[in-house]
Amino acid sequence: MIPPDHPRYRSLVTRERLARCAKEGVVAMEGLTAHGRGEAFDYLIGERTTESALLAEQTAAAMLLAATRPVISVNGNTAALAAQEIAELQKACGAIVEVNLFHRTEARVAQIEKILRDAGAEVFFGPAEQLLPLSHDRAWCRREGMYTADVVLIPLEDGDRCEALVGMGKKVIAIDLNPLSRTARKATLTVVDEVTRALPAIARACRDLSAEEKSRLLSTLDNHYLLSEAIREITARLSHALD
Ligand code: PTJ
Repeated sequence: MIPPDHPRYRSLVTRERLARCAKEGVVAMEGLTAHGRGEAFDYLIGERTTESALLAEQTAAAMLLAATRPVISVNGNTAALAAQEIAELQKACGAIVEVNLFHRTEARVAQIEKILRDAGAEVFFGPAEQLLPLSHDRAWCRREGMYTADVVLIPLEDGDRCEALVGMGKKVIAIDLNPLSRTARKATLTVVDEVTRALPAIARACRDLSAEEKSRLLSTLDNHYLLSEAIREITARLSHALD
């Protein structure tokens, strides 16, 4: 039992949840190392939503609302950490929610779809086909879902799939705490923030942005600037870390 007054209580509870979900098969074993990498970057960022991340979150909201077929792609880590936040974002932006896995089995897909449904999301289902130009199991998706999406939100993804989706002409929004990752650099827009902070911030912006703000955000989107800012914010923080 983790004592609630432990200074790292939230982090420890999250780890415990991920470990449990890994034992149940929802989270891939590899997902635990992915989480550790994320935690390390969150330390460097200061475990907060930075100014550049907020701007990226508002831009993500504008992109999702402007899309004709937006899709939120969910993997094991995202379902374990943020099923409810996915459901809330779906309500705010009307996107399709579709499960897409690297370590894919039909049993894992069904488990993750159930977690999302239990959290209140409407999950897109039906027979998947190998439609994405990838040599591994992430190629499997639904023709009427991700395959025909114009905007895809990919929390905690790898670079290959991000690149493949961009190559198909889609606008890709990544949520990734590592501003140096291939995913972060290949995406149309990268939100450098922790997924449980990022998703509610995007949902909030979906509800609050005016038409004028949305079009300004869309016309000024510059991912290189956002990533440079994320790195600058980390560097500035590190230079005062021991003050
Ligand atoms: O469930 P599956 O089978 O689809 O597998 C999912 C994993 C996580 C194994 C797969 O997507 C993977 O290998 O991801 P990567 O390539 O390790 O990338 C994950 C990225 O997400 C890394 O750059 C991490 O820094 C980042 N990350 C990890 N946890 C979080 C995060 N970003 C935001 N919020 C987090 N909580």
